[in-house]
Amino acid sequence: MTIARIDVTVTSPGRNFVTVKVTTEDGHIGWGDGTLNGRELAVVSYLRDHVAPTLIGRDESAIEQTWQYLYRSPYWRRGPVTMAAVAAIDMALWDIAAKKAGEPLYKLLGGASRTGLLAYVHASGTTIESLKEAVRGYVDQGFRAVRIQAGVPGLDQIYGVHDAAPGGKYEYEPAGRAAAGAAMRPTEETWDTAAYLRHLPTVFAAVREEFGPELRLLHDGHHRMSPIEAAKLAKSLEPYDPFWLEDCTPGEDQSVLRLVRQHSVTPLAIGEVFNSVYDYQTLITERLIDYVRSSATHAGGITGLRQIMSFAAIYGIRSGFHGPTDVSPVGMAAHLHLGLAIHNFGIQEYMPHSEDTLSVFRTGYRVQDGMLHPGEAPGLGVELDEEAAAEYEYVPAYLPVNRLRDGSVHDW
Ligand code: GCO
Ligand code: MG
Repeated sequence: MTIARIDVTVTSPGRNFVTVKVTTEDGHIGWGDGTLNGRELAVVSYLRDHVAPTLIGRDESAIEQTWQYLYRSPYWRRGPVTMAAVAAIDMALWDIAAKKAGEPLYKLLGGASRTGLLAYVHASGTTIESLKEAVRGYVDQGFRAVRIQAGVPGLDQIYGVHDAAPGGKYEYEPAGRAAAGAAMRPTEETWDTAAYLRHLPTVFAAVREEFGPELRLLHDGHHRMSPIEAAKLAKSLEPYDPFWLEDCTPGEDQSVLRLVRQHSVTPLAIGEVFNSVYDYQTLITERLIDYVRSSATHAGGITGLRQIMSFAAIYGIRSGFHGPTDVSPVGMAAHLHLGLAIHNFGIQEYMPHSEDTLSVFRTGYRVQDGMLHPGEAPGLGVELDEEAAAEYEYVPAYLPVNRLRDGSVHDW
């Protein structure tokens, strides 16, 4: 059979999602996620204008060949826009293959290597007290691993740090949205690394003391540190036994992780902005990281992410796939199937999607006692309700800008 149609949908149930629908001649449908936070329409154009017309009439079961065709043939390889577009098609083809087999996708990827996937959730607070409350809420729900982010005295607003809303509902979206019809400009935040480096060990100390040794504690440095600052932080967190320190430095320069490694045994995770196995070459072969943070959505889909994980497996490096709310439920399902199947799974980030998002994407995956499972529905197990999706038009939304106190633009 062959591919008959490819449709690209942008829907915005609380935040923007780019979803691909591949329909085969015999009426099978597959879904894929190509959401690139803040640059969604670039992926839409790439898919609609440059990818979809070249795939009509091709054999939908030739997944590896289609991946190589989309990766190699345009000449311009890699990059987040290209790889998100490749990802969306790849996921949809895997979804179709598993639906045709009548099996949940993980069975086509080698079958289950485990009974469930350890999840970590996001807790944050503008104060240590409110952070502890957020952590308590998750522990009470049965979660065993929590990412902790806290306000820093003297800084007004930090990306990823929010208090729970009254009533305890804890939810945030990592992008600001424009008011209806208005032009959109990213919000601005002010950053001070020295203040952060002084404060964060006290946050870890307080949370560790309150919750004891077993709770896994993670932290995201969000690329804000220089190599020597990252080394200092990694070293200063050691007494509190962090599960990982994520994105301690900007991702482009892999060699700086050598310096961090020389000074600390804090496990390191990196890669949410990476999009191909080559971005990991130095990091994996020199064992400079412990966890791969890429998402299927930004790294060429299940085929691309599986390549990375096969390479990582040889070096004993495990997965920690990116799972924020800007990866759609379709992308999330891809992580759950792949994570269940591969031997070198580590942990899965889990930021629950909003009720609006889940009214548009019908999901079959489940979470229980802090463990995730993709479910047993054939395929990825997520379906887009196209009528519901049409109710939510695209809204311009951007991630914030980070500046130092002197106004210069900083990494984040
Ligand atoms: C994480 C992240 C996200 C990203 C977001 C960007 O670890 O989950 O860093 O919150 O910032 O996905 O779009
Ligand atoms: Mg991150």
